[in-house]
Amino acid sequence: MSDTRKPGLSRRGLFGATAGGAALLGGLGGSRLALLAGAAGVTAATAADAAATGAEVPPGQLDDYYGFWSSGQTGELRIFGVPSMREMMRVPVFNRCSATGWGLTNESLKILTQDQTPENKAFLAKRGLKAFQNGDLHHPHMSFTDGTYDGRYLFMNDKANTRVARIRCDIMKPDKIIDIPNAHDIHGLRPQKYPRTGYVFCNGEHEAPLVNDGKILDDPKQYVTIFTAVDGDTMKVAWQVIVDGNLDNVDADYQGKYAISSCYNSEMGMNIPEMTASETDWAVVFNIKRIEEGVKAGDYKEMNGVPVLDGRHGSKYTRYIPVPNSPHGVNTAPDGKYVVVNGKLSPTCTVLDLSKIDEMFEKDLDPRYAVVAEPELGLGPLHTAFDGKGNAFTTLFLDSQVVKWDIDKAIRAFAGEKVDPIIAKIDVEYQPGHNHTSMGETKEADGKWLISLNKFSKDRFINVGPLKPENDQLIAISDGKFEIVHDGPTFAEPHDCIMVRRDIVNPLSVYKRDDPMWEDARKMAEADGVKLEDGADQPIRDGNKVRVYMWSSAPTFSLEKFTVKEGDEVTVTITNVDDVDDLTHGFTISNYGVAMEIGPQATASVTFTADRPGVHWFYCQWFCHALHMEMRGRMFVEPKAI
Ligand code: CUK
Ligand code: CUA
Repeated sequence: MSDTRKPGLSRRGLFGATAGGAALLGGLGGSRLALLAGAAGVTAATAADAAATGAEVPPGQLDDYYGFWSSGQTGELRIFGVPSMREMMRVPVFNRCSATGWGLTNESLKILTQDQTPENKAFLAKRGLKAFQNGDLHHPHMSFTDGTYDGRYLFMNDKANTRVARIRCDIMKPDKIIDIPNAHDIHGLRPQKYPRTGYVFCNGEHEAPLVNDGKILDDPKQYVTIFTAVDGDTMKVAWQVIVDGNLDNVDADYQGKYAISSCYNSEMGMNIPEMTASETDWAVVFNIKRIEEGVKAGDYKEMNGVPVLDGRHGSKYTRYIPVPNSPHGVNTAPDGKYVVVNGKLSPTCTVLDLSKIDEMFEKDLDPRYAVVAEPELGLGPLHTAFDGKGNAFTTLFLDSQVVKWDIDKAIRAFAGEKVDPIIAKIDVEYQPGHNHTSMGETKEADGKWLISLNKFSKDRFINVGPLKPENDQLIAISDGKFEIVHDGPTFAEPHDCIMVRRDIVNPLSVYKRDDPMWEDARKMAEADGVKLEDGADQPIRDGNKVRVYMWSSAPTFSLEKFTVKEGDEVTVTITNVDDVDDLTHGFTISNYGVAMEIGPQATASVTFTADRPGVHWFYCQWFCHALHMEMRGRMFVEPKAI
C-alpha cells in the first residue's frame, strides 16, 4: 500500500499560517505539538484498495446507503450514493432552481409562501419577490420512529432566512417550508428520535432584541435567543423557549425527554473578543415534559401566535451545563446513554450522561453532575459520530484530523483510572467540519462508513480557480479499519449529511395522479370545465387572465400553438401523461424567463405576464425522445391595439 499523500507542513499548515488560526491557537498553549506527537500512524488507501474495503461500486451496481447531503449557501439538498459517493440528485429547497422551476412554478411558490410571516411577505413584496431566492441549508435529518429512521420525511434548516423545510421522501420534493417567527437565523436542527418525530428542534443562532423594531442596538442585555420546537406532522411552531446566551447545534435523546443545545456565546458578546472572552460556555438542556406542562398551564407569553416560555437561568424548563470554551456540535450516542458536546476552542469533548440529567433535574443538582467524561482529543473538535460499538469519531478542525476514541475509557479516565481513550487519529484533507457514520445518529448505527466533510480541498484536485470545491472523504471503519477510501469534491458547501440504509427509503418512480401538490391546478381546471389529463384546445379567457391547459407525451405537447394578448396574465398548466419511469418533460418559453419540470404523471403550472408581443417558442428542456428537439410549439402574443 503506497502512501499517495504527502502530509508535509506546507500542505497541511493552512490554519497555522493564518491570522485567524494563530489567534485560535494562541489560547491553547502547547497542546497542539503534544497531540500531534501522540497521533497514531496514518495510512492511506489507494484506488486499488477501494474494492478491498467495499467502497467501489461497479458500473450498474447500486449503493447500500442513501446519503442526504446539505449544501449550505447553495440552499438545496443533495442525494448521494454511499459508498460510491456518486451525486445522484439535487433537490432545490430554499434556492431558486433554473432546471426545475422551483421558486417560479405555482406549485413551488405555494409551498414557499404559504407559511410566511406577514413581515417577510411585506418585505419581499417591496422587492417584487414572493419568496427569498437564497438559503443556507446546514442540517438535513430524517424523521424517526422509535429511535431510527422511518423514511417519511427529511427536515432541514435555513440559517440565511430563518426557515425550516420538510421534504417528502416519497417524491423527494419539499412539501412544507415555514418561516420561524421571533427567532433569528435557524442553525442547529434535529428531529425528536423517540417515540417518533414529533418535534423538530430548531436553534435560533443569533441574538436580537425580543421586540426588534429598531429601537435597541447597543444594549445586549435586551437581546435574547430563541429555541423552537416545530411539530413535524403539521409543520406549525409548537412552542418556543427564550434562553440565555446563543444557540449553535442541537441533538435529541433516545428517550423523548430532552433536547440539548450548545452555546458558544454565553457572554452575549457582539464581537469576537467578547464572544470568546469566557473560558466556559454551556450546553443548555430543554426538559420537554416540563415545557409541555408549562404550555398547558399557560406559563408563556404569546408572540406572533406562538407560546414563548422563559427558559433563562432559574427556569424549571432548562439547565445550563458549563462546558469549556465555545462548544459546537452536539451528538447523542446510539446507545442512548451519552451526549457528546464538542469543544471547538477547547481541545476537549464533554460527555453528558442522560440518566444523570434526569437526576440533575429531579434533585436540582449542580448541572456539572451530568458530566461523566471530558477527554482531550486534539485541536478544534467540532462534531462526533459513532459506530454503535462504543467508539466515537471526532473531527479536529485545526489539526485536520479525525480522532477515534473509546467512550467507556474516556469515562473511566475521568473517574481517575489511568487509561487513554484515544485509539487512533487519521489525517483528513483539510479542516473537517461535520462527520457522520452510516445510520450513526440512530439506534441502528452499523459502524461501516464514516464521512468527513472537509471545508478545504486545497491541492487535492486539479485547480479550478480561486473558488475551490470542498472535499468529502469516505473512511472505512468496519472491522477496526480506519482508512480513507474516497475523495469527493462538492460545491458550496455541505455542512452535514446523513447516511440511511437503502431499504428505509422507497421513493416513487412515477407520480400518483392524485398528489396534493397540484391540488390548486386541479381545482382551477375543474372550475374551467377541463380535465388536466385532456388539456383544452383553446386558451380559456377570464378578463385579462388566460389559462392554457396542455398535456405532454414524448415528443409532443398537446398544443402546437396558442394565442394570448399582450398584457394578459397567462397561466400555463401542463400534465405529463407519460407514465414511464424517468420520462420527465420540461417546459421553457424562450426569452420569458419561464422554465419548469413536469415529472411522469405530474402536473405543473406557471403564471406570467405576456408583455412581449410576437412569436415565442416554447420547448421541452428535458431530453426525452429522439424527437426531443422537435418537442416545441409557439406562443403568439398579439400586440395591444395602439
Ligand atoms: S455546522 Cu452549521 S456552521 Cu458545524 Cu452543523 Cu457548519
Ligand atoms: Cu419532452 Cu424533451
